[in-house]
Amino acid sequence: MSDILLTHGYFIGEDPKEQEIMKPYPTLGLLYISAYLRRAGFGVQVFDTTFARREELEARLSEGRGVLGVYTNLITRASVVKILGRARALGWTVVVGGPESGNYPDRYLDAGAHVVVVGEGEATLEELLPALATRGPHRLHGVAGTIFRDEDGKLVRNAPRPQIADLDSLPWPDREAIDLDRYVDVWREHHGSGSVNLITARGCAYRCRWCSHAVFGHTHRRRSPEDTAAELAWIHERYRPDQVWYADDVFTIHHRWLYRYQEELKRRGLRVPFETITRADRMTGSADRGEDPARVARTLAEMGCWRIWIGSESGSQRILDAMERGVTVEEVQWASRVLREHGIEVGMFLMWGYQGETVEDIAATVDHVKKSDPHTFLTTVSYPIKGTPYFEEVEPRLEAPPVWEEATDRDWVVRGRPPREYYRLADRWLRAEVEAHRLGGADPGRAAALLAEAARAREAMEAMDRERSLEVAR
Ligand code: B12
Ligand code: SF4
Repeated sequence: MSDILLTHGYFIGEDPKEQEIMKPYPTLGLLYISAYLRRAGFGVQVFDTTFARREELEARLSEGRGVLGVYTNLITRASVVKILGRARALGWTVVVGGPESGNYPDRYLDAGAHVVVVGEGEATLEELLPALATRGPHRLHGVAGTIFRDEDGKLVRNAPRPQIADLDSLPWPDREAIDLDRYVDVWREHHGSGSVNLITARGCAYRCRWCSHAVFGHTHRRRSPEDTAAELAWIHERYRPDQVWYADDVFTIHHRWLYRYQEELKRRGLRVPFETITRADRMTGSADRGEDPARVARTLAEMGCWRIWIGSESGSQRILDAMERGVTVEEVQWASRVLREHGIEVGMFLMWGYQGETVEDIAATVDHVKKSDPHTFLTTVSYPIKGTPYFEEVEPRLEAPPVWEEATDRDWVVRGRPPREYYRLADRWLRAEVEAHRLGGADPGRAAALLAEAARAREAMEAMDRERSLEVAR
């Protein structure tokens, strides 16, 4: 008999897109919670849905009842809602947490949850589980970090819970609670190398307007280099991955930490290839300390970094400033070049459709990608995540998706913004022009065809803009 069964709503079998990509990672948050609660003496089970079928989870839920904890995020809402309804009908007491449910507490409570946990889950669950056992789900007044309905159905929002100050005090994620070898094998089977994820810090102090800070606020807390290196050594020993992924928000945010971490890895004779994400402005060594600007890139290369993803977002400084991104186009171009020089592949995230973006800004982005010359780039169309400044800014123009339970925050319609087709054209334009640029004179016939395709896409977008401005005038 366990005190809590933890799960999430992500089933790879229901995600045809990911079945093509096949780069799954487990949800670290649940594994952190599992390790923490076990250490505190609770009985914990984890049902990892990633490789399971929905019926298998249903069968597990039918076996008994108790407290079920479900991780929520933007993408899994519809799946989680189904799980909540089923669990509630089977008599489970249901607790939800993660980055999404705190943005929609009433909705999640209506969908079947008894309690919504906001922020970090470890200490809140430690207090909540005994409170649920003695007081039931409607008298949780005073349990910091929770939202619930009292016996009259009134929404009660308890005070937020202070964040965990010392991340080293946490046990490492309970990877043994799930079949992590299966993740490593899937990676190896599809990509020739197995990968495991870990984090070195929690939270990001930057304030990009579209980014969700629902869990960690604007704090930034780091683990010690020693504790992180010890975890890496254990992962390396236990799972033998070919690489790891540091799933931090901004891996190179703290340079002195990075250098100390490198020293610690050297001391242990540990060099595990890795991939991670960062911001371009945090790639430059500190000029005030008289440091070589390329020191960060060199350190990463020495540590085994083979690819770094940079949130570049736009090639238009006007748009970057509107996002309050705090990065310049030149910084991104510089970082891309220096990383390349150090043998590190550059991946670039780009975002279309931010407030006020015009065809000229898109042209600036195309130009920027050519200049930066990343090895790979991914585009998304911006979407307002509830709780972000961007959401508040566009709220007067938002149309809610008709059925909340089946939608995600990606389905909000921002009135006045061009349709999806417009951004498909932007993708075509970008890809064709960048490919032509990469040919570098090697195949003039192909380059001319690509440039013609890019020009057609741009013209189609301009025609759509003209059409839309006529509609506004009418
Ligand atoms: C790594 C990562 C990914 C990875 C891998 C995900 C994985 N399986 O690990 C990839 C690249 C695949 C990814 C994709 C996406 N991601 Co992502 N991702 C992250 C990132 C950077 C780290 C996640 C992590 O490991 N965190 C560390 C753990 C410890 O934190 P945690 O998960 O939040 O868990 C704590 C609490 O939430 C809580 N908790 C968690 N579960 C539960 C359960 C219960 C019952 C309770 C009580 C509490 C609780 O307690 C935990 C411990 O304190 C986060 C940002 C961040 N720093 O968290 C974004 C983030 C989660 N991603 C986000 C988004 C938007 C996406 C995408 C939708 C992007 C896209 N456009 O496609 C996709 C969705 C993919 C999917 N299938 O779910 C948003 C989510 C916003 C939202 N409202 O849901 C975040 C918050 C980024 C942001 N700042 O905007 N992501
Ligand atoms: S987008 Fe990245 S840098 Fe900006 S606030 Fe979010 S996590 Fe921080």
